[in-house]
Amino acid sequence: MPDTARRIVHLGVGNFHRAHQAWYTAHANAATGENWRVTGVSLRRPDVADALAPQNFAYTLEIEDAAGTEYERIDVIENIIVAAKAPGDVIAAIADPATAIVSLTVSEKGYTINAADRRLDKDDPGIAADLSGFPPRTTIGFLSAGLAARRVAGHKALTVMSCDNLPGNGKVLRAALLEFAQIKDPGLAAWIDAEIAFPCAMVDRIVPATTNALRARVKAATHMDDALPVATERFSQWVIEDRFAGPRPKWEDVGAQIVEDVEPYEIRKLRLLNGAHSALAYAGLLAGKTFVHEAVADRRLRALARAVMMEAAETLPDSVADTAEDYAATLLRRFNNPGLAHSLIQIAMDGSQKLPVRILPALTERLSDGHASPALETAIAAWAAFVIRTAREGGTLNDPLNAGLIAAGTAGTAEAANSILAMPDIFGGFAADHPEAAARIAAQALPENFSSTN
Ligand code: CS2
Repeated sequence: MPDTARRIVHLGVGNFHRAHQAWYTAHANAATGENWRVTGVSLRRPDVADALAPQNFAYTLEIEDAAGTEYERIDVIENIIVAAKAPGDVIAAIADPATAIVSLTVSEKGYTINAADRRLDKDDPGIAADLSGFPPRTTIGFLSAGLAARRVAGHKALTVMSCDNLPGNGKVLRAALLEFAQIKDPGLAAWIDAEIAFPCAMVDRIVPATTNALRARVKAATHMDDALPVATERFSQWVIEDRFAGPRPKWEDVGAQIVEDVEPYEIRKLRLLNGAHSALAYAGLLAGKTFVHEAVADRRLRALARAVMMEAAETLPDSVADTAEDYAATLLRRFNNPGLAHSLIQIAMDGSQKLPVRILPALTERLSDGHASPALETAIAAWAAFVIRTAREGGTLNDPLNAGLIAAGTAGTAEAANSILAMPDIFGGFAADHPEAAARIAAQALPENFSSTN
C-alpha cells in the first residue's frame, strides 16, 4: 500500500456498497488524486471475498437506464476480511491509525435494535454472546472491540458512518454502540462519546442481486470474466451529515451532498421510495409478478405505489414537502427500468425490519392527525397476506422473525392477521393504540384479495 493511502473499513461489502459508496470513492480518488482504499469486511459469509480475491477485489459496474448501458471498472477495494474466520484482523483494521472511517451497510437487522423502541436489543443472542464473550459475532460487538483496541493504542479521530436505510441511522448506531460499551466498559463508552463522530447519511441507488445474465453481459461487453459484477441504475444520491472526526474523501466533488441536516432527505426517501417498494413487493408477489418493472406496469399496483407515496408525502418536513410530486414522478420512472430486472422477492425480505421504518411512521402520524390512509394500510395488509400465504404453503420467510411470523400466519384465517399485527417486536403498541386501523388492515389481509391484476 503506498504511504499516501488512507483507509475506509467497510462492514457489509454487498452489491449496494459496491455500486454506491465504493463508486463515489473511486470517482473522488480520480477527481482529487487522493488514494482512499477500502478494506471490506463480511461478517460471516466468505462468498464475496472468495469471488473477488482472484480478481484483486476489482469488479465491473453495469450502469443501466433508458439512455443506454455503460460499463465501469471499479478498483478501490483492497482486501476483504471474513470476520468469522479472522476476527482479530477486523479489530486491527478498525484500530489502525491509517483508518479514518468505518462505514456500514449491514441492513436493518444488522443493527440488532428493537423495532419498536430503536434501542439495542440485549436479548438478541449475538449481542448477549458478545456482551460476555470474545471474539465478537455482531456488528456492534466488532465496532466495540475495534474501538476498544484503538483507544488502548492511543489512536483517535475516527468516523463511524452508517449507510443503511434507517431513520437517524448515525444516531441509532451511536446509541446502540454506547449502550453496549457502557455494559462492557464504561470508560470505553465515555471515550466513544467524546472521540467518535457518527454522521447520519441518506443513501439511494437501486442495486439488484448479481445474476448469470449480468455476468454474461459483462463478459460480452468487456471481454473479461467477472465472478461478481454489479448492475445499477444511473441515478444515485448520497446526502451525508457534515459531522466527521477526521479526513474523508471529497465525495462532494463527485455528486454527494454534505449537509447540516439529513433528516428531511432521509424521511422522504424511506417513506416514498422504500415504502412504495415494499408495497409493490408484497402486493406484486401476491399478484404473480416477479420484477419491480412488471409491478409498476400493472395499473392497480402502480396506483397503489403512487398512493403510498402521496399519503407519505403529506407527512414530509416543510423543507422537502414541495418536492414530493417531482420526487414521486422520478421514482415511478426509476422503478420502470426493465434493464435492471430488480426482483420483488429481494425487496420482500426482512419485512419485519422494514415496515416499521418505511410504512408505520407515516401511518401513525396520519392516524394521530385524523387522516385516512388507505394505501399505507393496504401496504401493511399486503405484507400480512404475504406472510399468511407463505405460512399456508408451508414455506419460509427470509426474515429474522420468520418463526414467530409463520406461527402467527398459520393461525385460523380470522386470527392470523390480528396476531401478526399484535407482534410487539414489529409493531410496538400499534394494534392497541389504533384498534380501528388494525381491524381495517386485518380485514384486508387475505392473499386472495391481492391475487387479481389489471
Ligand atoms: C429496497 C432498497 O430491497 C429493498 O428493500 O427497497 O434496497 C432500495 O432499492 C434502495 O434503498 C434504493 O436506494
